[in-house]
Amino acid sequence: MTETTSLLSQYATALDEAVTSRRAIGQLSRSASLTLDDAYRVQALGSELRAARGDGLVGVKLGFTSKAKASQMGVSDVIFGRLYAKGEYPDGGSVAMEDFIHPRVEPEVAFRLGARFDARAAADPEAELRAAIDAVAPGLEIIDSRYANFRFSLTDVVADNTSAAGFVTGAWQPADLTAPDVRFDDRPVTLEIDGVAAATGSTSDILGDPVLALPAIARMAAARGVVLPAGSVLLAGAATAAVALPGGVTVSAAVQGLGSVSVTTTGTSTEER
Ligand code: 0L1
Ligand code: MG
Repeated sequence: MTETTSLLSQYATALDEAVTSRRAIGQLSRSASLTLDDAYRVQALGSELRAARGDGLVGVKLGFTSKAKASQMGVSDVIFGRLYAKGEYPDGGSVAMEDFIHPRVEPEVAFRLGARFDARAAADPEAELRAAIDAVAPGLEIIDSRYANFRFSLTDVVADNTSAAGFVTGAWQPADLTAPDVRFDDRPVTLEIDGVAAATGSTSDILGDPVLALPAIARMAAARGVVLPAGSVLLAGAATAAVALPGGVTVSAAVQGLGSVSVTTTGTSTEER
């Protein structure tokens, strides 16, 4: 059953308060039976709350892009979330852990949009999205579930903007995805904390090839009516399992052929205190 807009607004407000207070809440699914469409509506209502305080959309991301994570969650499709300006950190910069509840970090591949993309206005959204991409980079995503103990159902995590909390991109390399046979698969990926490997994987762990994130993003942006400005960042998915991110460390991700990206963390998150 679909929940009423007023109830969905209450859920969006509760999740947004968890973001701003850095205090986890209980799972919505314990007391509500949200459909997946309801959950995406909660996510969109959260986006309106962000916009009202000047935190605009700067990109989108996919989650559950590895076979292991998808089967652990019992899902057959990826999930889609929004990236906001206040969550963007510069490569080599610092990230205050006070802004998070119980952050984790994952190494990603990022694409950049050279032109605005409106999937609903596109005759062929997938082809137009590929044509709009102008660059690729290694990325770090900080995820931070707004639910206690990082526990959630599929609809919980979608309503919670797929745990998106921050991201960093490394140096952009020009990319032409309209060229035939462009591939980013089979590249080793390493996530390091203070120079020590915390996780290793391959870009093939992202849907087989990170470029396969693009049809999914085109489809989901069309379904949700998300219009992406030029310069938007598209996070294709994680190449390893997420790793807990403490304060006082330097975390870096290296993707063979794309280079590396890093940030240094300061302070302590809510649950590290
Ligand atoms: O970006 C991701 O892969 C995370 C998706 C949401 C699930 C989680 O918080 O682990
Ligand atoms: Mg991710």
